[in-house]
Amino acid sequence: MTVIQKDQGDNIMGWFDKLKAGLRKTREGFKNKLKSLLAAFGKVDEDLFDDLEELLITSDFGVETTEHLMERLRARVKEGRIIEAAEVEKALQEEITSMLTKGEQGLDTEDVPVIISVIGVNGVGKTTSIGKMAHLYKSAGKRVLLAAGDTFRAAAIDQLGIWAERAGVEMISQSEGADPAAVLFDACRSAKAKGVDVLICDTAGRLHNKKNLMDELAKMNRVVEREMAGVRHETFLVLDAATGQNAVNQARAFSEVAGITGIILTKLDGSSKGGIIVSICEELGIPVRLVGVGEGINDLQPFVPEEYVRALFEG
Ligand SMILES: Nc1nc2c(ncn2[C@@H]2O[C@H](COP(=O)(O)OP(=O)(O)OP(=O)(O)O)[C@@H](O)[C@H]2O)c(=O)[nH]1
Ligand SMILES: [Mg+2]
Repeated sequence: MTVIQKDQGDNIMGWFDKLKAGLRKTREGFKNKLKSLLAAFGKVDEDLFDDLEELLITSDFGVETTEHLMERLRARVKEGRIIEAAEVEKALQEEITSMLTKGEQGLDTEDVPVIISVIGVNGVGKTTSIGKMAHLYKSAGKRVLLAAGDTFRAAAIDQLGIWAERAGVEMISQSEGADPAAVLFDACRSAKAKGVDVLICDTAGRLHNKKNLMDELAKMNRVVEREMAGVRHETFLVLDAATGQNAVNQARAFSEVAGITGIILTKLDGSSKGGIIVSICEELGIPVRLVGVGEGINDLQPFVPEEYVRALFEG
C-alpha cells in the first residue's frame, strides 16, 4: 500500500489546483448546498439528516454509499460525538476519507517490472491515460513500452503512436485488424529482449458482446502468463466520471469478465459528479489508482484520498 506523492515542490500545488478546479462543479453542487443546509439547522435532527441524505444522493455518492455514510453519522450522534449541525461537515469529511482510504494503493512507479492492461468502454480515456501513465513512469526513470492492442481501428494505433512519441517511449504495433493477443505476444518478447520495466497494453473498448470480450481478455492474459511468468500484472479499468452512477454499473459488468486490480477515473474536470469516486471505492471495493483532470500529459496522477477530500471541501 504505497502511495507515491508525485513530484516535489511547485508541482504538488500545480496538481492540487488542477484537482480543485476540476472538482469546482461538484463542490458548488455539494459543498455549498451542504453549508447552507447546515446553517439552516442549529442542532442535528432527523429533518437535517433527511435533507443531507438527499444531497448526497443527488451528488452521485450513490444510494448504498449514502446509506453507509448516514449510518456512520447517526452512530456518531448516538455516541454524543455530534450535537451541533456545524459539526456534521467535519464528520462527513472524516467518514468519506475513511471510505476512500480502505483499499488505497495509488500508483507506485518504483514497483517494477509490471504489465498493465488497460480496459474500458469506448471513449472513456484509455489511450490518453496510457500516454499519461507512460509519462509518469518515464519521468520516474523507467523504461516503458506500449502495446497497441486496440487493432479495431487504424486511427487507434496512430493515436497511441502519437502518445508514445509525446511521452518519449516505444510502441509495438501491427496493422489494423490484427489479433490483439499477437500484438501483446510481440510486445512481451520485445519487452524481455530490451529489459523494459513497464509494459502497458491498450485494448479496444467494447462490452456489447460479453463472450467475445471475455475470450479476448482471457487470450491476452494467457499470453502474459506464458511470456512474462512471475511478473506483476495489473488490469486497470478506465471509467469516465461524467457518466456518474453508470460508471459503477460498467465496473460491475467488467468485474464479471476480468480481474480488475484498479480503476482510473478520468474526466473529473468539469464533471459535477465527483462524488462518484466514493461510490466506486465503497460499493465495488476496487481501489481508484489514478485520477484524470484534463487532456494534457500531466493531467493524470495517482489518487490520494486526503487530497481529494480537501479539494472537495476546501475553498
Ligand atoms: N477533459 C478530459 N478529457 C479527457 C480526460 N481523459 C481523456 N479525455 C478525452 O476523452 C477523449 C477520449 O479519450 P481516449 O483516450 O481516446 O479514449 P479511449 O477509451 O481510448 O477511446 P476508444 O479507443 O475510442 O475506446 C479524448 O478526447 C481525450 O482527450 C480527462 O481526464 N479530462
Ligand atoms: Mg483508445
